[in-house]
Amino acid sequence: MEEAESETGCCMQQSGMEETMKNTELRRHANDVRKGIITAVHSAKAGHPGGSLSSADVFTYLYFEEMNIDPRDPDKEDRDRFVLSKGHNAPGLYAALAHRGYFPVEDLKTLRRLGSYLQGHPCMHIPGVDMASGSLGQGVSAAVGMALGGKMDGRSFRVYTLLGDGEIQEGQVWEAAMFAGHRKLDNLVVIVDNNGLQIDGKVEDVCSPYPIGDKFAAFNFHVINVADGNDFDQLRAAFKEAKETKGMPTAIVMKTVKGKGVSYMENQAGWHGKAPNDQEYATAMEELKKAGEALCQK
Ligand SMILES: Cc1ncc(C[n+]2csc(CCOP(=O)(O)OP(=O)(O)O)c2C)c(N)n1
Ligand SMILES: [Mg+2]
Repeated sequence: MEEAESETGCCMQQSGMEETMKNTELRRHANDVRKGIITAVHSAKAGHPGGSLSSADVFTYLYFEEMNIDPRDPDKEDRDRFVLSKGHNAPGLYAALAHRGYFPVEDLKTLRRLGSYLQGHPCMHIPGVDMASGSLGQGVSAAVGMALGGKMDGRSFRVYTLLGDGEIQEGQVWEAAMFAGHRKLDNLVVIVDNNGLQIDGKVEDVCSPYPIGDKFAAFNFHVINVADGNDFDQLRAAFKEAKETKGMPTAIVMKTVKGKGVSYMENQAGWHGKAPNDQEYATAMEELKKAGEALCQK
């Protein structure tokens, strides 16, 4: 047994239980990402916490385990690409990038400030951001183009893109899906954050996209349904299966909880695009602090 300092600042025992240790470490990072989201949105007095929190675990998984990336060399040629098609969840992406070392965590407090490089939706001058996004439906087309370009150039990088379940009501998503399936882009993974809510209510009430997986399958995608997209074992299994899939793109449709990790935000459409006030900020940070302490005891 040897002691190791985790990046999140608490000590843990290394044992033979590698996978459990990995998950605990990932959960600590995800908890830090959630703190970053709340801090950024509170500081900006604007932004989108709900979907950022539902995706905090997949952001963490992608940047801390799945993708071939190097924060010290954000533009390296063979890096895997990530496109946040649901660009309004920039606070989640920025918090993951900051905690992964692309830029100082402290800068998250400048979200949406005049003159800050961290604006409300992703821009390509931000270290680690591969594509500007925010107009729902468009990012996935850019990701498909990147995957096609990679194939044409005989390169080995993979392309990941994250969409919202409200976003997939956009027709452009299905045009992109048709083309990706047609061109057999097995270097492409389309992830749908199925948190069940969009800006003004339940996706099934506004315009139902269900069954989501069947629609991607109709466009010749390999479909993986993840019952709990806030669970690292399930995410790991899904991304492994995606990597092993040849001759077709993969769609990972993951069920998540919007607002995950902050009790009063969970499953509440009202927290889609609203900042916590000072009192709500203090409550959220206290909850996350306790969650972090509980993980340190593991
Ligand atoms: C083309 C376009 N129309 C409308 C909007 C405004 N808008 C921002 S977020 C959002 C709802 C998205 O819901 P969902 O995709 O489910 O996101 P999540 O729940 O993951 O936050 C809308 C309508 C936009 N950004 N782009
Ligand atoms: Mg949603």
